[in-house]
Amino acid sequence: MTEFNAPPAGKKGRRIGVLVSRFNEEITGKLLAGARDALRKHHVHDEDVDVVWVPGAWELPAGARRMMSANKYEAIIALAAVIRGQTPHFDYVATEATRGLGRASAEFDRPIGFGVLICNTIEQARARAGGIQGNKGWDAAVCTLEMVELFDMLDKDAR
Ligand code: INI
Repeated sequence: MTEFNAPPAGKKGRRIGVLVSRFNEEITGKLLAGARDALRKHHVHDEDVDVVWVPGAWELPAGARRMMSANKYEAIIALAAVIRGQTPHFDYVATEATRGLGRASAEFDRPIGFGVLICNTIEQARARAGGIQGNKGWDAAVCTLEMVELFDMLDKDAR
């Protein structure tokens, strides 16, 4: 039996795209800070990271597809905060962002970290963007690096 269990080691020279939504920037700015911190701590150099801003979570899938098409990034980390309002708008934005990112990852066969908060209140979002529940931007970055390492391991084993 072979077990593949990749550490989210990170590596110099990894090129990572961070896609971040401007909507609810109070929250997404903190998710971005967490993601950048995690990348640095895992040996990904600042000059190998591009940060791309989009207007809102709805635009994440289109942004991710364009970034993947450029063939420049080994992975993308998507960051946004979808917070429930008074209308069903929230549900459509959250559902399509989630589904679109999943599809983009499958079609381009590359990891997309899901650092998209979907919360009922701004307090819940604050708690998860550097508050008592941690920073989901950091978590998404670490998971993305783990998947990049894992893909490398599996590719090497298949050769
Ligand atoms: N975008 C978000 O990122 N979070 C939200 O909570 C949100 N809500 O609830 O409206 C939101 N809407 C904007 C949307 O993502 C698009 O940018 C907009 O509809 C223009 O296409």
